[in-house]
Amino acid sequence: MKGGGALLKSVTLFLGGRRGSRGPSTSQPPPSSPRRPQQSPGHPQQQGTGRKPRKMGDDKTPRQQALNSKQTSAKVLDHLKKQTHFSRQEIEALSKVYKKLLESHTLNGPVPAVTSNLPSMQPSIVKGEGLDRMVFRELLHNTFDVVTEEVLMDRIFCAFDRCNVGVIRLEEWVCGLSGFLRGSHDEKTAFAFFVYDLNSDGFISREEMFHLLRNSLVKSPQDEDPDEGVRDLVELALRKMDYDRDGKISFQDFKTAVTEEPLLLEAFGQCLPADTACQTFLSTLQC
Ligand SMILES: [Ca+2]
Ligand SMILES: [Ca+2]
Repeated sequence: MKGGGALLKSVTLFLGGRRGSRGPSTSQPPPSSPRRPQQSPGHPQQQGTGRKPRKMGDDKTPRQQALNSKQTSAKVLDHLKKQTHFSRQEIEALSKVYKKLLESHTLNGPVPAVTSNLPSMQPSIVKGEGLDRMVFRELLHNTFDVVTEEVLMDRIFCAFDRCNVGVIRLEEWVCGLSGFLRGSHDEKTAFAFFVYDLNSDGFISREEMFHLLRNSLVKSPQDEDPDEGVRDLVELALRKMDYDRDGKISFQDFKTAVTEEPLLLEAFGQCLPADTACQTFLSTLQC
């Protein structure tokens, strides 16, 4: 996908089909910020399980701790099941994968500081502990076959890290994967828009499009102005997707464009897993 291939694909997408002849869609008004990391009232970690926060270390014996941990886990699993497209069995499998990733990271890297007295749904996962960017990128690349630019990798990480703490915690992991692997059309549209809206201001600006598309271009030393092609492409994208002609792509613009031409979902670079990688990963959760 890197190199001229992605750019050619984008040109084809922006040129193909009908161009800007249809007015704004009649579909529902857009959420102003479909997946803001810090404005996610439905996020499981912020909602909690309805239990009173329990201080770590309150439990006297290991057996009691184990029991409490089991009960907490059951609550968390139920909660995640309601929030995601996964079955309970799949969530359990995802939790195991998560813990394995976390363990391998902890063994290989610095051990994160353990903060005591934090109310946590998962006693072993405390604030500051979780999958970091490096582990997540490797996973995206190796497991989900996401071969994309650093900037997109980073934005995908931000989409998962909804509490914006710099690591992906268990709940974020399961909720993130739900949309990433099994998301509805609307969920994937919101996800891609979040990724492309680099500064999270609710619009994909010319500058952001330029930045995203520029990475797809292989520069030739002979080119007098190697960015000229990218600027043309940005204008093409705007002609194709900026329905209200305000010079930037709002979520509504993006949604309308993607509804008309589903391939535009990844017009500015790969941000979702390859189909086969997605199926392979999901099938491992059934074992
Ligand atoms: Ca933006
Ligand atoms: Ca617009």
